[in-house]
Amino acid sequence: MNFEAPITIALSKGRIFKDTLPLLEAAGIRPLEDADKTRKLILETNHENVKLVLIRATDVPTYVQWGAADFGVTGKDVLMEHGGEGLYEPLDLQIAKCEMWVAGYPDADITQRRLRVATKYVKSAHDFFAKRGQQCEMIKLYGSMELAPIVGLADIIVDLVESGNTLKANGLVPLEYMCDISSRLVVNKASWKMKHNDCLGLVDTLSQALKQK
Ligand code: PRT
Ligand code: MG
Repeated sequence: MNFEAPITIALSKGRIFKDTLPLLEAAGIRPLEDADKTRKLILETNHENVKLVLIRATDVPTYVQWGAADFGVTGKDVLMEHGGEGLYEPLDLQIAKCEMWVAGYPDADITQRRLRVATKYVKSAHDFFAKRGQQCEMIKLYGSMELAPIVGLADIIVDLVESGNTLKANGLVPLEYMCDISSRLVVNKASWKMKHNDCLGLVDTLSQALKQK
């Protein structure tokens, strides 16, 4: 397809970039450099009008919300924490899939009052426990959540689980399933209006590519 307006797509390095690449390829978009081998933050593509910006996974919704990028690819986990203000979520790309779980020691009592929960996902965890009328103390962490129960920082954690190996390696188990996670295509609301043909074209092409997967 042809892009008439300049389009910027925000991606994070690592699994999201790796899994988004074939979808972009199917839409005829190819970066001119390998994201994992460059320190550049902006990648040109074979389309003069299409650029990729490489940012931290948790920053993707923020860039798209403020229109610094027209599109972004981001995990549902990140979107739930962000709240989704200023953006539409037109496609579930079915990539970087995992699940969100409550986890801890096998004998952890997750019904106890004043449960202490360590997580990067404070909003999701709060909503989950609030729905069943349980008050929790949230301890915000930015990574290595598995350590928290071991050192007595928290009773349980809320984290993403893929194979379960990380929990297992640290003597923890999944205790309660919360939700499925996959990466979503998000688009800035103003871009969607102002660059409608290009935006719609990209969403349609990606959606066709997904059906053929
Ligand atoms: O790493 P960085 O701090 O820069 O950011 P990030 O961790 O947010 O980025 P990245 O690239 O690691 O993850 C991007 C997105 O991938 C997340 O937002 C999720 O939507 C998705 N995803 C899919 C995952 C996983 N699978 C996953 N397994 N994100 C993280 N993990 C971690 C998990 O947190 C845990 O530590 O892997 C570990 C569990 O894996 P298993 O296989 O041992 O169960
Ligand atoms: Mg990571």
